[in-house]
Amino acid sequence: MVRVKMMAAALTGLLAVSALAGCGGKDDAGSGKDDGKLVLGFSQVGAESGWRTANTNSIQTAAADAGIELKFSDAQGKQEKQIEAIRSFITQKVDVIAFSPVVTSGWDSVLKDAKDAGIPVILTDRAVDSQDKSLYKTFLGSDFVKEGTEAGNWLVKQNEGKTTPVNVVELQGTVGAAPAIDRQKGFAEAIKANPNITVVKSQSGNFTRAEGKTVMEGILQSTPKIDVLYAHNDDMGLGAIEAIEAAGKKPGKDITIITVDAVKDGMTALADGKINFIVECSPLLGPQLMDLAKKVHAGETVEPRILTEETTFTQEQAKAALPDRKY
Ligand code: GYE
Repeated sequence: MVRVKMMAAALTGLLAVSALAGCGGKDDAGSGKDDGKLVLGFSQVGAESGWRTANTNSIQTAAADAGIELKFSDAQGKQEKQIEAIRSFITQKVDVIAFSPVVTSGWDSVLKDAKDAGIPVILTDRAVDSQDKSLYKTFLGSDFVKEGTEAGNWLVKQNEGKTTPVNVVELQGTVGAAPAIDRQKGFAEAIKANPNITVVKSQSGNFTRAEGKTVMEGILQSTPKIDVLYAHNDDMGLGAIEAIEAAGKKPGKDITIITVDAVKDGMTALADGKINFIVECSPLLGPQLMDLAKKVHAGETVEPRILTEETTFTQEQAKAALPDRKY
């Protein structure tokens, strides 16, 4: 009897708490919109690569799992569209804004507007070059310089003790994008001490398979001796493989191929011997992003830079990892 009474009291208490939680939300009572969910506005770069598709899936799934209302906007690779999306998030008074900036520069003004509106901003995947670090709360993503260094180190190791010339063709990502700038930088640093290893051509393939193919077609015609292809992502590498095969050469044998990302198609080409080495870049940023969104919304301080964990893959390692590869 006493027990029943206690349970009834507890229940009344619970009801009172949930009634309290029900009011005071950001929408007017009666609008029917106030379900107490955190609203996250996310501006994605586009759908240029397998990496990006996996990244979008990760963010959408993680938002649903975390009970966060996601307003997702695809900028189709255009900075103007990203700025437009962020301005619209500000007008809609979302709780938190996150975005993956297509290029590093030109964000100060819109970031200042978000700050003035009191909306915290999280950078995911790619960095901005803003000097004022108070314009965003944190930057979650990979160390792209390190990825370039890993790619270069592997090549140096392969050529240890050799002095014969090694001609490298580099397919860069989107011009002005953080991963393109940094992957070039890290690679150049790593090969610097080996004068026989030279980058004879470096051109942008905009991170897409189609451009990787056409740019490589041109390079194959204009460059007589190519020993190595270093592509800033798997997709450009895969496009280039088509061009190399069409030119009657064997990718992975006649031309050594190094890429970055390690998405399923890249890993398959690696296991098949058409790519020689891949530096991993994880697109699975969703769960960490949702955690951070909750924290900054609650006013908690978060680390200004959060790095994702990554590895590298040889052909043998790709064969072992492929069956469990989710993306
Ligand atoms: O490597 C590439 C994508 O920003 C890390 O963008 C990302 C890069 C990724 O298009 O495939």
